[in-house]
Amino acid sequence: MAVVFILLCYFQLSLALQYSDKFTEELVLKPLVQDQIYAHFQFTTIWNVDARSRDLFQSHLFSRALSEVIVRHNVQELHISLTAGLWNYETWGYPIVDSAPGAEVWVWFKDDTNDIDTNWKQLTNSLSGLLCASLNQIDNTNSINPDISFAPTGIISNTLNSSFVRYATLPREIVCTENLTPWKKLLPCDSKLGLATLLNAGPIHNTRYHSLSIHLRPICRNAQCDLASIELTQSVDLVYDFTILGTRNWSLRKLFGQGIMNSCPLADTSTIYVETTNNDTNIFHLSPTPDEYLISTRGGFSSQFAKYVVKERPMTIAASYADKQMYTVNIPPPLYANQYKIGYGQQKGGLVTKIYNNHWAPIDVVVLQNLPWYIPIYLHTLKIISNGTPMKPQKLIYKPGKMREKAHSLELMLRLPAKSTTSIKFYFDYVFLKWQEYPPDANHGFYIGSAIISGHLPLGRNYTGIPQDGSTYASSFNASRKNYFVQIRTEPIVITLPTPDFSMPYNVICLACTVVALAFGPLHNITTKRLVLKVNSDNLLTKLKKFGRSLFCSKKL
Ligand SMILES: *[C@@H]1O[C@H](CO)[C@@H](O)[C@H](O)[C@H]1NC(C)=O
Ligand SMILES: *[C@@H]1O[C@H](CO)[C@@H](O)[C@H](O)[C@H]1NC(C)=O
Ligand SMILES: *[C@@H]1O[C@H](CO)[C@@H](O)[C@H](O)[C@H]1NC(C)=O
Ligand SMILES: *[C@@H]1O[C@H](CO)[C@@H](O)[C@H](O)[C@H]1NC(C)=O
Ligand SMILES: *[C@@H]1O[C@H](CO)[C@@H](O)[C@H](O)[C@H]1NC(C)=O
Ligand SMILES: CC(=O)N[C@H]1CO[C@H](CO)[C@@H](O)[C@@H]1O
Repeated sequence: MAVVFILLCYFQLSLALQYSDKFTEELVLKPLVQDQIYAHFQFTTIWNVDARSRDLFQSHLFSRALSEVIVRHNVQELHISLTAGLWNYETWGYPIVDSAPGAEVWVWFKDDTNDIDTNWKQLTNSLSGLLCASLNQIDNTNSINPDISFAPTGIISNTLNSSFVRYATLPREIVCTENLTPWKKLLPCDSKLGLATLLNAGPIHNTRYHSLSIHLRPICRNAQCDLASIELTQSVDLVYDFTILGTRNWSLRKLFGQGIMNSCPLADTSTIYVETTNNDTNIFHLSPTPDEYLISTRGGFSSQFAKYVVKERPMTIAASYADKQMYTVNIPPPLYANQYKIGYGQQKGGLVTKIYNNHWAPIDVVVLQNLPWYIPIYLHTLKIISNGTPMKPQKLIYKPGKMREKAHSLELMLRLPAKSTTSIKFYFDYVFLKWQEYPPDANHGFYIGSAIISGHLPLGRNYTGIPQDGSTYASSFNASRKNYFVQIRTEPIVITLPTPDFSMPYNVICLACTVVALAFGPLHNITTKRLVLKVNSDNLLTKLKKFGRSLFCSKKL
């Protein structure tokens, strides 16, 4: 028995060496305008295994729970995010990883998957258990399969067929500690060592915006791309407000409740970057002195970063700002959007999505509207107006939903004119649901998920990204590219569907109880009272006689 065990161990070790998995961890801190600071954690595990293999379980760094789920359901790419708060594109620029409020999942299945719908349902159920989130509420009634909005982010083997992609959001999902703990369990060092020790529930949930995400995709292992690996990126995005912290002089201890105690021995690199690009207008000093300064070019614009390497000893980083506060004028990024509801009453409503293009040249975008089945839209009311003039979409893909079976999806390919505001407007009906279909708090309202706007932006600053040393091959951002892909999400909308008066049964019960209670007293009194015969000196006969006499002889009196 022991011999077998030792042999097995040897086998594992040789596999681990053979596959040479890699784990890197990074933290980027970026001061934002308006007294906020953006912290982005990124933990990347690269698993050198053939992504097409069916037997993926031999890994020493990759979470086995997750690998079993992806093999079982034939997943090629998986993207999950759990977010609380709304990213403010207009003042904060673009995040490193974008996500919609609530829970969001999109998956590419491998192109030999037979029953996508069943796999999708089972996958979301497994993920729900893995992350303790209500992802099990995702099924075919609230998922869509967009044609052009979600291209795979990793390598692809065959031609694209969008019937293998699924997308769903749960805008109402609340992100909490119970999601953070299982998320941290997927990390090789758990939360005991390395940068993950900074992820403490208290300070994280005290932020203006926080988002947990998991992105899994196949990547090239080498420049020839003859072998594929699997890359798992786990990230946390946080936006702290200095007014909540009480001071602009931040430090790791103030932001996360503690400093770093030790580095994670499994990590190949463990780095902290602090963006110092705006140091000329908003002067601050860092202590200790950074290990080095580096210039990273992304989106054609160079940013300066102070770099710290996490070592085998406790460390903290503190920044102190010059006394007087400098307010920099905020220039909004080239593309941002928002969404709102129009109309009144409980019969008809409308939805408007406004997209702003601040760039001097036109930008091509794809707008995806994901609408639940209970708001059937009128496509003929669709109006696209750009700077006051009507506009025709270059392509319109409308997949009508079905009552209680399928969500509606609308994809529009638009060319936004330079320096323009484009509004997309359509009307819909509010459906009267069956009474069991209302949630317990029916008067809270129902959510319409965020609209997603995807586009290739021209070069310019405003792109937030992790600086690349050139060490990570596949994920590196190619700075010589002409444009840069961004995907932005609008706010979700709450609508109130016509809701019956659910307090009526309660009122009926109250009324009925009152009546019963009022009736009960006297009834009980009468039925339990002992009837005592009051006997006078006269017997009954004389009494009757008296009574008869009084009746008949009254006239005599
Ligand atoms: C996409 O895949 C589906 C299901 O396998 C198939 O029916 C359809 O013809 C494919 N479409 C294209 C364009 O290959
Ligand atoms: C910011 O600029 C000031 C003055 O130019 C310099 O003393 C300081 O070290 C810089 N801070 C960082 C973090 O580079
Ligand atoms: C930050 O710290 C410096 C030096 O300790 C101090 O002079 C400055 O007033 C502090 N700034 C704020 C905004 O608290
Ligand atoms: C970066 O992009 C340019 C232009 O698309 C291309 O010529 C170059 O080969 C790319 N470099 C890498 C490392 O992919
Ligand atoms: C029951 O009835 C008697 C008279 O019929 C009355 O005096 C008494 O207060 C009643 N008791 C209750 C509890 O109603
Ligand atoms: C907030 C921010 O950094 N805005 C910049 C966006 O990019 C343009 C140029 O492309 C800059 O002028 C803005 O300052």
